[in-house]
Amino acid sequence: MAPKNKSFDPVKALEEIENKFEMFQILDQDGKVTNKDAMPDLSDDDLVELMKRMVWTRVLDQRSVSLNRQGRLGFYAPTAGQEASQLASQFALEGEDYILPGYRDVPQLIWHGLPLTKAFLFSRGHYEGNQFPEGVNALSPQIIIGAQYVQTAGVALGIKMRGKDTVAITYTGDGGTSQGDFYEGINFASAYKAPAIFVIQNNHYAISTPRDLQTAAKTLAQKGVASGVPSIQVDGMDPLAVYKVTKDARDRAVAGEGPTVIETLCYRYGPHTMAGDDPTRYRTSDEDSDWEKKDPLVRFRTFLEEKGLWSEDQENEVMEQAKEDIKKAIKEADGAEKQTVTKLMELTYDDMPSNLKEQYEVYKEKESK
Ligand SMILES: Cc1ncc(C[n+]2csc(CCOP(=O)(O)OP(=O)(O)O)c2C)c(N)n1
Repeated sequence: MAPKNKSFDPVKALEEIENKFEMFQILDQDGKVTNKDAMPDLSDDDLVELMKRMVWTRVLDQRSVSLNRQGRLGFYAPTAGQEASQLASQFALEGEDYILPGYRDVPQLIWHGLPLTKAFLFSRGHYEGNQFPEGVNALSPQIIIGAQYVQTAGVALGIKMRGKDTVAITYTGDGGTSQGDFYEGINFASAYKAPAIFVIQNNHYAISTPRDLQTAAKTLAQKGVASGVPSIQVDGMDPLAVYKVTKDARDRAVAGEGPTVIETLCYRYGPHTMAGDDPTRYRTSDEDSDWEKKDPLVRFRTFLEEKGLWSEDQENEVMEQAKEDIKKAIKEADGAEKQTVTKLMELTYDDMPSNLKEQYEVYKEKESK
């Protein structure tokens, strides 16, 4: 058979593909609707609920940072700046859907039903923080970069085999897309048309490594193309756009059409984690303030105020509620039983290997004193 294209230019072909991935947006940074036709089907109550969740979560972030500094929390990865990316995507889910989060994705877990006390215990490394209540369809936050992508392919395949109308959603950062697990996960889910949603939260830095050094790909969304996965890049500071693309991805997935890759363009205002990262060593204040102008809460507030759906009083009420919820949850976390090495070992092993049994006895002895 004669070749169809004698002058195929791979450089041009790549350029054409890359140029197709333009950022999808509905609400611009001034809170104006730029894409009316794409407006998602959300009631006024839904819109207000989404705003409440974003405000509540911003307060949780601020309080978590200070609780960490006081030594009252352990591991914490700040979330401010990523509220639209995290919460508007979770808002498009149903309660039965599975979330496979990364370490920064605690807000999605909370709004999927995880009690805040559990999130605090997770932060403290307490085993109760990894024991989720029945009905909260989620796994514990993954610390190994990219591993949740492979697990998501498996969970989604399980959902498909059980014939359920649900999906599995997972999150990683821009850095996570350089991991082998990322490609394996999306490829497997695509080959099996498993109902998965793969979110890449591109906050532009993997700790201190800028996104442009991370990969030569012009967009991260295009990484789905090679696996045959429909993929989209979205303004991750725009809650309406994030909701819309996630809802569409979910509809496709439950209709048996397979996974979607969603790249959300966003920014984390704070440090990578509270373990000593100093972003001023790798980001400029100009860059920070450019992103702050795109803030998801500010633009959504403007949008809602213009519709007469939001006021300063409402916002203050949510902030007060958040502070109260946090106070109560921290108190509950303080009341959790003291974690012992032996209990941790008992929970980890049904049948303990003999070398660990020896250590177990040593700790049992120590703890009895
Ligand atoms: C397999 C693996 N390699 C390295 C690390 C160390 N590490 C922790 S966070 C991180 C950067 C991840 O950046 P990104 O995926 O962009 O997510 P972000 O933290 O920005 O949300 C690295 C390399 C790890 N946890 N797991």
